[in-house]
Amino acid sequence: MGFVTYEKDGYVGIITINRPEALNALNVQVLKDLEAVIDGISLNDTRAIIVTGAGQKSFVAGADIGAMSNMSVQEAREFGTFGNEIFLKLEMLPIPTIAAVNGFALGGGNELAMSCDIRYCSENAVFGQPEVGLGITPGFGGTQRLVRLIGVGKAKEMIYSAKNIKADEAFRVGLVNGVCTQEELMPTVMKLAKRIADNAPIAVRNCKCAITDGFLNDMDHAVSIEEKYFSECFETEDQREGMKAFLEKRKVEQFHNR
Ligand code: CO8
Repeated sequence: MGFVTYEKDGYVGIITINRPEALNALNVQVLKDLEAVIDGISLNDTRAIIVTGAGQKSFVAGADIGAMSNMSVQEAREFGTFGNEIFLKLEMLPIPTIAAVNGFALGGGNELAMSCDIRYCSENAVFGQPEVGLGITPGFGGTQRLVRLIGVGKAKEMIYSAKNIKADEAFRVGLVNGVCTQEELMPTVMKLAKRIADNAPIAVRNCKCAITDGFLNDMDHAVSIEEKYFSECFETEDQREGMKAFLEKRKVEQFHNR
């Protein structure tokens, strides 16, 4: 795939935005390549996904400013819709996703990271929504996901001021779950991804669906969504084996995704 590579390490898929000459900025082709990779991911052999950027300087430095500079209102709308569709697809993918933020995560880059379930970053990472300094608003979900992740007040300050924050501040406000050296970043997220992949895959996927669907609903409806995903686990071999192993005081050798 041209601007997006996809590799597998066991049950873990690694998506890399690969346009380092433009700090992995997102143009239409990058988004199309990302969509093609997401569409190709199989629940049969993938249990966790890592999303990162090529190189050691940038995760994604935003949407491509050159490509956007002459857009009409209609073209901008279409570009925003396209990006939103793909980021939603990533967010709704039932497999857990971890962003390994290896540098700049600005504008669309921060929005891509926020479309993942979990974020870890390197010490050199920089996060921000610089759009108002370019005369636009965030357009790939930033006004919505940042609020949900770090709260209304902090999100409004970041978005209105266009002020970037460094890794330690991103950790303090809860935008990332942890900060590592550049060298430690991929081993750290890979260890987490493999730990996730060791668990019963259908149960993990149902957890993601329950959290994602439930979050959009009031508590009454949200707990009924959980009931559905919880009870569905009882038709799986992995539930029977997981509980049998506990009762027999042994470890599950391997879950079978059935
Ligand atoms: N778009 C296009 N090219 C970029 C981008 C970008 N977002 N970011 C970096 N590049 C390019 C540079 O133009 C440069 O190319 P060249 O070598 O050909 O001149 C190359 O990458 C290297 O960049 P710099 O020389 O600028 O590297 P520095 O280390 O000096 O600076 C920065 C790094 C601070 C990251 C700087 O490049 C920068 O500020 N980039 C722009 C960051 C930004 O403002 N991002 C937000 C963009 S807007 C957005 O994402 C909106 C998303 C929703 C869109 C919805 C539309 C409808």
